[in-house]
Amino acid sequence: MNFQESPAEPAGLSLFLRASEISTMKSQQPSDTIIARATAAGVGAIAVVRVSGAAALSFTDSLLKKSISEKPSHTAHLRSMYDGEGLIDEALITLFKGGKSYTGEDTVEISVHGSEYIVARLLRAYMERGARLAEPGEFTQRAFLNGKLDLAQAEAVADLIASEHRMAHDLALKQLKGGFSRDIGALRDRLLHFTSLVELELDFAEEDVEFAERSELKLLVERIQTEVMALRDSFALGNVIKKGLALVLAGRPNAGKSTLFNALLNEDRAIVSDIAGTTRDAIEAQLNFEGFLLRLIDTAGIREATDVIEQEGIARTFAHVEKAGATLYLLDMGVCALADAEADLLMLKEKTSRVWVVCNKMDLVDEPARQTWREMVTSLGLEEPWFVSARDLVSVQALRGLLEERFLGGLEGVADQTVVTNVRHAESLDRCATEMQSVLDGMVSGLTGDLLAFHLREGIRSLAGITGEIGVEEILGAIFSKFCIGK
Ligand SMILES: Nc1nc2c(ncn2[C@@H]2O[C@H](COP(=O)(O)OP(=O)(O)OP(=O)(O)O)[C@@H](O)[C@H]2O)c(=O)[nH]1
Ligand SMILES: [Mg+2]
Repeated sequence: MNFQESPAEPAGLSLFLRASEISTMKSQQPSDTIIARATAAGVGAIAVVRVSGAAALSFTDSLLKKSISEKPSHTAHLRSMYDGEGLIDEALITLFKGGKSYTGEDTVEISVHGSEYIVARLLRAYMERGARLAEPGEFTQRAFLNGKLDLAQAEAVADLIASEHRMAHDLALKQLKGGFSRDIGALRDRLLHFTSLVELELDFAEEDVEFAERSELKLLVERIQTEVMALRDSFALGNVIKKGLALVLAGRPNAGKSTLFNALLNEDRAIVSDIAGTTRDAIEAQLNFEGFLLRLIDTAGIREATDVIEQEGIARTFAHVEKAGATLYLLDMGVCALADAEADLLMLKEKTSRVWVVCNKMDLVDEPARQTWREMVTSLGLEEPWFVSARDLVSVQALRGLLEERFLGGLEGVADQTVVTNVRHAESLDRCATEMQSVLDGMVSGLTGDLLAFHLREGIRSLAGITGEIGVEEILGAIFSKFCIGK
């Protein structure tokens, strides 16, 4: 067999954009100069305007008395900027030259006094010279097209800006630094290697050779499928971290759910009264902890409904319990019968795996009574109940601490592992897992090499879509349009 005859181009490589194609994309990319304010609109101490593109430096020069474009990259200069009408402002101008910038193009960042008027005049001055207002996310899109970031990293920029708590921030930062992309890249490379061997066999079909040892291929595909599915499954957790975990407050009417809801939020959101059946519809609010987010949901009290509205409210309570990450079952130790609470808990346990019991109105009962409740709850196989008085802020504060401990405990070590937080990535992983299954099934049913290669390639394609090596055009618009202008 003569290996000299092997295809000039390694099989599989054709799946990816070749360097020449990437440079075509770049040259198709408008080399025009874009501008946008990078800081939020409104009055502030300073506002930052960002200009990027071939003419960023020359446009800036034309607004100054003395040229700045010959100064070295990464230097800042305090200068007066002028348009046709006169002085716009004293500005601090930072230069990023020769591709050593966020976008990979010449970029100028201008800090001016934070007035809407100054910013508008500055934008107009650049636009009169030929700059164009940037589309949302266009700076990051250029960074991607110039190879400064891959797609997953670009998406992490959006997540980082949106992150509201430590855990979301940590995950976004890790993705931005390329941790997730590296994991995906490693999986893809392993698949690529085998695909090219299978494809090579096709070129030597008449010689009946097997470059890709089938038992090895099976092992590899199984291993990749397991890893891909573990990553995809991490999306459930990723989503909780990003969007917050739903925690439902459920219990009988008058148990004090709305009182506790308000106390935890420290605001008067839900109506509280001693009339049973006060809350009719579920109310949701965001509870921000240092490390994570809870979506707290106050619900209608569970009992035999007295009218259709209440009946619908109670149905919704159960729907929330089924969907939520966890349920706090609240009970009024003063009036609730042990047997009633027990019946409720047995019913809740069927609907959700995470029920924690909060025994409320601690101020109304003594220690022996509490002990009775403790015994009933633990006898059902549930964790020890928490005792609070929803009317007493000190007690609510303690409960907040306990909640934080319990949730953070469950999230420990998460920031060190790779967690998928993006629905597009989860879908791509799902597709990859399906293709791997087709390869495995195909090996059992004796699928021909070219069909195996087809499924392998499709699997690679879905992984490559995550970091953006292929199929770029369709996904680009969808991703970058979600950015704010100036990013
Ligand atoms: N003594 C005492 N009373 C409380 C405590 N917490 C709540 N209450 C009172 O219990 C009554 C019912 O409180 P809510 O918060 O409206 O009860 P709920 O569970 O939301 O009731 P529904 O919306 O009808 O299901 C109100 O009068 C509260 O002031 C507590 O810790 N101790
Ligand atoms: Mg209520």
